[in-house]
Amino acid sequence: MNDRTQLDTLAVHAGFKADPITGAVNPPVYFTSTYIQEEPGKHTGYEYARTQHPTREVLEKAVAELEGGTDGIAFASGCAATSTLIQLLKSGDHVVSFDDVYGGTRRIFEQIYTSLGIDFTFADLSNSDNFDAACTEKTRMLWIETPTNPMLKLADIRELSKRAKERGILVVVDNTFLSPYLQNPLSLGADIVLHSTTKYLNGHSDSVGGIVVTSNPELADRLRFLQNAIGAVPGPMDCYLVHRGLKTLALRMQRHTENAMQLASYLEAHPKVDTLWYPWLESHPQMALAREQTRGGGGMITMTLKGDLENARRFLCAVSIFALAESLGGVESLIEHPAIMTHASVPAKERAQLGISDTLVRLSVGVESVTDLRNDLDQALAAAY
Ligand code: P1T
Repeated sequence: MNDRTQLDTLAVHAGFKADPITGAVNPPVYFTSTYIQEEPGKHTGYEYARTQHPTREVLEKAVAELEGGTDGIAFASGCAATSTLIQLLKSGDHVVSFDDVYGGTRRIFEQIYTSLGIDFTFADLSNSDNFDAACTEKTRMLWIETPTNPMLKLADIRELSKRAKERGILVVVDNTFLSPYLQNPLSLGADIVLHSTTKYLNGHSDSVGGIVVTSNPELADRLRFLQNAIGAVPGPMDCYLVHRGLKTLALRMQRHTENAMQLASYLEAHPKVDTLWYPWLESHPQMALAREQTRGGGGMITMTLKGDLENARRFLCAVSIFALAESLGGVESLIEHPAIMTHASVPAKERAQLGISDTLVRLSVGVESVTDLRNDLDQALAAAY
């Protein structure tokens, strides 16, 4: 596993040294859709920008290095990466997925691939035994998101990977919530790690993208084939922005984590907060696993408020530094209502089972002054009752 010291340096330098022609310390953004060929089939290794793109390669190499993998394959969004990964499967295959995943991920599984003949079982993978119970002889993929969105449940990546490997099942881990700075699933036994680069990797809420990393050469070849054949690729400017964002990943993740830890402790003791989830707090049922598997709790906090939907609504409308918005992982603090916003596509019955209630609120804690953030939440909670 990369340790923090290595990651501090890698985050700044991964993927690119200096431009060999000019010495520029930042990668050129190649705005081109195609490349000239000397004669048919005689080219520089670059034929067409969906197939190979030098700015995209810089990003792919950088994230692969940060995750401790050999190959990175970038996509136009986290959802495009998810969808392309499911294309590794065929009709009749079965996937076991964590039940509490990003609403858009569940929508891809249930509303797109189910009708194409792929079966999904959603299980509470915070208990690894539920994975065994959900497996069939057709299970080909295990889909883990840890910590989960929005309930911040954890899956034991090492244990589940071991069990999956015994059955020949491919393990995918969506590492969006922690970033490679705080968790490296490949080193714990996963085959593929996925990120919505829209979030912490980019970190500035100014681009949408996705990426997957693996160290398995056959999987990498197949994923490169799918990247080109399906074509859900990111543009050069987005690749540049994410790569630029990576340089401050270590600094940002440290600050997100410090701020979130302090706010979580403060909010947990607040009389208007009912239940709060933050993986590195004593109150989290999986704190021991969190401290073993990750290098920090990250910037996400989930909580239920006392009262009803109307109190939650008033609270969300009263914040002023926190922005009421979907997404997460940017330098600015965001807050949202999963049942109405990010997880609206999850059917109400399943939302209720998962605990995504009307008073559930999710915070993406930014890098602002923690005192200002705390005061903002304090005044908004006061305004809500
Ligand atoms: O938005 P996109 O880049 O397509 O990424 C999808 C995605 C994948 N995985 C996780 C864990 C995610 O949280 C997301 C996107 N999530 C939000 C937009 C959100 O507000 O939760």
